[in-house]
Amino acid sequence: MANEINWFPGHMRKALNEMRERLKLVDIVYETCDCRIPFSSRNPELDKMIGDKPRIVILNKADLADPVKTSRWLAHFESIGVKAIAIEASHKKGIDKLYQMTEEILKAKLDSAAAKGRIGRPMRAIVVGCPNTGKSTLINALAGKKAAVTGDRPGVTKDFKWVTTPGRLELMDMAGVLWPRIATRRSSICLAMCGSVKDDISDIVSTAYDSMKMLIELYPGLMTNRYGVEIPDLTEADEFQDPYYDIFLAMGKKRGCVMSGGRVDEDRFARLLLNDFREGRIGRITLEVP
Ligand SMILES: Nc1nc2c(ncn2[C@@H]2O[C@H](COP(=O)(O)OP(=O)(O)OP(=O)(O)O)[C@@H](O)[C@H]2O)c(=O)[nH]1
Ligand SMILES: [Mg+2]
Repeated sequence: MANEINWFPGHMRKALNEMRERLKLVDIVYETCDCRIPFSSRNPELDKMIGDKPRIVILNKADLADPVKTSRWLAHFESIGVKAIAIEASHKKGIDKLYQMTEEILKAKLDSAAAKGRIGRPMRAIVVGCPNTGKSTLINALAGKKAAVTGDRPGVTKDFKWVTTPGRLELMDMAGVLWPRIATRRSSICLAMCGSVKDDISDIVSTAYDSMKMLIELYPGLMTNRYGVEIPDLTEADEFQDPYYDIFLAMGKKRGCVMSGGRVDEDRFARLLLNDFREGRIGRITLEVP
């Protein structure tokens, strides 16, 4: 079911090059990632690009993530000396705290600018991160107005611009970028599940099927609750038969995704399952632990 995917279209390379240039103009980097996949949604190439510029890792969409695992991720970042915060940009939760963190981190720099006569100089931040992680939503939350276009699919922001906020912060929105090599196949599935790659780039039934397997392994109870199908003990499963496929079909049937003649409409159920996950209807789920 693995599909070779062109993860790194030309416009992403362009955005990455642009990001390199824009980074020179800012005091701090806000790196957004999806709180459900803090490992897979972080760009491994960003470290090199950012160098020693201050950075805050922003675990966004915390409302959709498993709160216990979110705490573990925050503790992990603290243990490796990376400043991190969990927020819900679309509910404006954590926004004030982020602003305060930014002021604290930049205090010495701002004080020194003030000593040289540049009193009240703005703090400039760039928001970078993989597609659909809520960069533009975060900018709007900080700006208190709809300054940037948002949307529930990857590739919404195409270029960059400065946005002012009621405080001292000035923000630059960036197009979401992926990177040429995704670490593992599991990571690619996670990114597809969370909507960071366009659905039409891969086979939606494969993505949903792989997602279902991962969800059953991690949250069997939530899956049974949502789809009304008991998950059998799969440890004894015949290696030549795929027991998950039967579960996929049973769930599709339960949810009424059936074509005339009684066959399960796999495509319809695939979309339904992915939407359920993305909207948090299965429950609060995190796919990765530190
Ligand atoms: N549940 C939830 N959804 C969010 C949150 N923040 C953003 N979203 C949604 O995530 C989707 C993507 O948000 P955008 O702000 O457009 O994401 P982006 O990172 O700017 O995306 P690109 O410009 O395509 O890279 C939108 O549907 C938002 O409403 C959040 O905290 N919780
Ligand atoms: Mg955007």
